Amino acid sequence: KWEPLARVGILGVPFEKGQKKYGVSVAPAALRCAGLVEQLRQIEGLDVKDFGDVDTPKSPPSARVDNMEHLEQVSACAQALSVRVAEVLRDDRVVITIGGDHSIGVGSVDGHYKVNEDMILIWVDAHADINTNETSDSGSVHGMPVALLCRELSDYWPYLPTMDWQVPRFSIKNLGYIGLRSVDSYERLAIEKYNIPTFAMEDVDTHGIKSSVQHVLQQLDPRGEKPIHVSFDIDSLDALEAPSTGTPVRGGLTLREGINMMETIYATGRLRAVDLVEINPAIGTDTDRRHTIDAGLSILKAALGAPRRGTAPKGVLDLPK
Ligand code: B3U
Ligand code: MN
Ligand code: MN
Repeated sequence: KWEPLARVGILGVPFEKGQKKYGVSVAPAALRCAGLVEQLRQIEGLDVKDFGDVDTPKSPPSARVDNMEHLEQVSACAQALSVRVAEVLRDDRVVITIGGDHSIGVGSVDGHYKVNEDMILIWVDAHADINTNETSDSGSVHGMPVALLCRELSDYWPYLPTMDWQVPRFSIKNLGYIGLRSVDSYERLAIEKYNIPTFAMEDVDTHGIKSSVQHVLQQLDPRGEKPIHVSFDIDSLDALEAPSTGTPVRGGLTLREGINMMETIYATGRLRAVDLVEINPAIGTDTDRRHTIDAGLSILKAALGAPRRGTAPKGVLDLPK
């Protein structure tokens, strides 16, 4: 019943207030400059539409929440993004959301959930991003999006001014993790308490990337009938493969594992949303920046069915003499 959608829509989200470093907000421009749209258009049969950048609206100042930096900006951006993501999905397109820091996951998942309540979410990250303002050491909201999204965690939050638009209805039972290797202690507690299917790096070592992904999919959706959202933090890749990011962690996924993972998910025919976040072109050397952006592009191409083996030119039956 499920087949890959041959239509894709791109949204850029130049937003960086969910963390402390300058530069993540230029990633959408950097990826477009590097040929994002053109490269996706080379995938045979793929209809690619760039919907441009989401407004990151100015937000009225509101009551502060303890240990939660820039909440009103994060909220305003996520709200705008949620609306745009739902529009792209309703246009029958796979939605590619280019961040921005990972706090934008609140908006992209919210928008997807509003269109498809049975969606499952694969969070690919070195970090679990499931802190609340009480458990976070940093106060940065990019470490909290998962906890904001899950209805089972809503009682762990105080009232959050400006966040009334976002009713956390997504169930933690529909969440899985891949690539974790830097998890805070209360995050670990949450993962254990709710039994979240988690393939941390040592599990990927044990099982290999393809069966790790298949295990997560099998646990979340044994019958294979639910649309998939992948929220891909570039820091899930090893720091040597994707150095231009705010909180790089060694010992991560190779680019080949990342590509294999995306090919595996693409092959289900059910992938409907991909976030690509935390690329920071202002960090590192020119080579670092190029490697990181190329890695991100390769991940997206794999998610959209680009064959690594190459394709034969259409209509040509023989090699030139
Ligand atoms: N868990 C830490 C660190 C972190 C989360 N996400 C990133 N870093 N990129 C935190 O701030 O919550
Ligand atoms: Mn993240
Ligand atoms: Mn991360």
